[in-house]
Amino acid sequence: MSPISRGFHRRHEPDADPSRVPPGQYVTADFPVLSAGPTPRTALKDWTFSITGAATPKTWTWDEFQALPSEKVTTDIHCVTRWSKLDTTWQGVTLDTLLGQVDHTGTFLLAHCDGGYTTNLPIADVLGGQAWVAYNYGGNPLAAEHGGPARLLVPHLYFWKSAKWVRRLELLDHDVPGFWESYGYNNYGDPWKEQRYAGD
Ligand SMILES: Nc1nc2c(c(=O)[nH]1)N[C@H]1C(S)=C(S)[C@@H](COP(=O)(O)O)O[C@H]1N2
Ligand SMILES: [Mo]
Repeated sequence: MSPISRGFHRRHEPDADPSRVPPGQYVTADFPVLSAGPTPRTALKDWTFSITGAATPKTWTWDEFQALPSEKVTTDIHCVTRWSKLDTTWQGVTLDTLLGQVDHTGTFLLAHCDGGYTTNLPIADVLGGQAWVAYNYGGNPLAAEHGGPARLLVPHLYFWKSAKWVRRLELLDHDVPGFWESYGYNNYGDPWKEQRYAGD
């Protein structure tokens, strides 16, 4: 037998500050990949980002999007499959900035992604510096399997709300469940209240 056992096991980080770990979660140093389908790959020259459902819809090219003011963010992320990752570092554009460039009266949004994934969010949860469209992770361009060229980052909710390969935010005056929300995940997804599944 090999003297070195490279078992498949979760890398627990027992020293993590427990006040930063929501109930039922464990802290991992890894960055697992969770995708409901294959990784789409859109060339930057073909990539656009749009907001629809506004009185004044708006579309940015990749270069226009890069020219928007961006922020560096350090935050903890929490996946409903029970891993949490602390102090992840991102760069992206706040949804305050993006929604500030359209006239709208929306109260909910549905995020649309390459590959067809969707997720829904109340507008109140994406304003006030709570949500970004992030294109850098750990100081590098966001890897395709983690949602590059750009993904939503909504770290105060379970990570399925952080739509990878996001291309369009559809503003709505009513709530429309997204992909996982239609398959039994909680509609809102607060990790601190363990809102994993419908009815939690
Ligand atoms: N477009 C798209 N976004 C997605 C998903 C997906 O399948 N497709 N999975 C979600 C889920 S369930 C989680 S936990 C996170 C995983 O992000 P990661 O693969 O970067 O860890 O992405 C979310 N965003
Ligand atoms: Mo997830």
